[in-house]
Amino acid sequence: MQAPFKRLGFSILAALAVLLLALPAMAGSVVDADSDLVPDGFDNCTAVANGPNNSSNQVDADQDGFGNVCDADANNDCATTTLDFPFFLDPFVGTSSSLEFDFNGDGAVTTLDFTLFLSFFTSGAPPGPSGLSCAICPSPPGTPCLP
Ligand SMILES: [Ca+2]
Ligand SMILES: [Ca+2]
Ligand SMILES: [Ca+2]
Ligand SMILES: [Ca+2]
Repeated sequence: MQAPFKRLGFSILAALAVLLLALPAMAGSVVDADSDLVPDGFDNCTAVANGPNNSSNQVDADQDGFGNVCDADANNDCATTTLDFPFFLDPFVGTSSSLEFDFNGDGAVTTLDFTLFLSFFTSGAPPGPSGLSCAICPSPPGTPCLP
């Protein structure tokens, strides 16, 4: 009666040993390029820290898979141009409550966000990069891209 239990105990120990040996390898395969504690495969802005320690924690107001902090492309043409500026202006002057341009995640579109909009605008930056596989530009209408 005792031998099968011993064998079972050994099997469990062997399985645990294999698991313990595999854990560091698994941990090493998780890439988090911007060190914001969100693995790249789930991070909607892989080059900007927007994790749980940031106020803009993965917020993606237009649900296109590109987080607010790396998405100033309101008209979905994959560049930040003068065509996007009216979309910024409406919530900035208070004629819209859209938070798509609340880049810093403080719940309002202010001069702080305007500074960030200008940095996107001067480079003409496309949205992203995002680690979500559904984040494609131009994004298909009506299909939210969530992790
Ligand atoms: Ca990020
Ligand atoms: Ca977005
Ligand atoms: Ca645009
Ligand atoms: Ca803001």
